Amino acid sequence: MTPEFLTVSPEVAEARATGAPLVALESTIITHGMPWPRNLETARAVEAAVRAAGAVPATIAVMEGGLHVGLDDAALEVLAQATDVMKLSRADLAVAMAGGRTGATTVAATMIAAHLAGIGVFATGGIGGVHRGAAESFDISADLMELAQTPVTVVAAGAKAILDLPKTLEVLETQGVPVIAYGQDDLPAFWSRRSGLSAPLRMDSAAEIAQAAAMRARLGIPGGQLVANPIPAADEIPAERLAPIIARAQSEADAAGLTGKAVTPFLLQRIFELTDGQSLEANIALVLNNARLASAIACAARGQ
Ligand code: PSU
Ligand code: MN
Repeated sequence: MTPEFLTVSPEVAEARATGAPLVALESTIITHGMPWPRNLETARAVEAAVRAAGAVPATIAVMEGGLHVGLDDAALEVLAQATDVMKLSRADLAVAMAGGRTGATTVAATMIAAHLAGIGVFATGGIGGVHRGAAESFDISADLMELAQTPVTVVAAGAKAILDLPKTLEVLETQGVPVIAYGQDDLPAFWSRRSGLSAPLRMDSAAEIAQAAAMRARLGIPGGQLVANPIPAADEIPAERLAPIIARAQSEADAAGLTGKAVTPFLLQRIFELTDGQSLEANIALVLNNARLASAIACAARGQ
């Protein structure tokens, strides 16, 4: 049943055998999203949060050409310390594997691997989307098109606020991706609870979200769902405070001529510096919060 190129950890294999709820986790957030050593602490804490919520975590990465679903602590540490690891999206996954490379999976590549392993729920921080200035740069994350075609429910704190959120919503609508705000009407904006934009859809329970995924599959509609889970109030950074910081980071990225995969890691790192580390604390809090909701959805799906 498992393709030969997929290496499933013993814990994940057992969960699959017994039908225990599984939650996929990505690895780009470890290698390109957070600085050492908080990245490793966070990767461990997110796995612990999933276990505490009654599900089994499956962190996904390519290690020396092998597509791993479920990483042991040594592999997490290798990724967290590495400085030359590839950032793998849909376009890169097969090339990295064929070349025996080590790479971290983005939301798009993690969805592909999760689906291959039979995992339907995935927790991350914030998905990629349409970048500011996209009318000129054409920079639109492959995460959006992946959501349209791969049947995984992705729990994020909205799209990252460094993006053009109205355009990101428009692309998701065009692609037929349900954007479901959890427990509020407003679309969350990653580090902030509110974006000022209404989310297209709203749900208030994990069970309903699991039911919607099952119904989409029964209807034969390809693709997943984006669940936009607001950061806890105690951890948020108000959008007004972040706005000038994001604008400054973006203009520095433009001035440096950054393109492609380099843009998002640069912006996250500059915002970390310009907020004296506060953005990282918020990022960690929202990822943990997403891991808890994803676990609840995975548990609800199992019971249905
Ligand atoms: N969530 C975070 N930090 C991150 C990411 C998500 O809190 O760094 C990563 C995800 O892997 C996502 C990627 O797929 O950022 C988006 O990259 P790009 O904009 O280049 O598509
Ligand atoms: Mn991009």
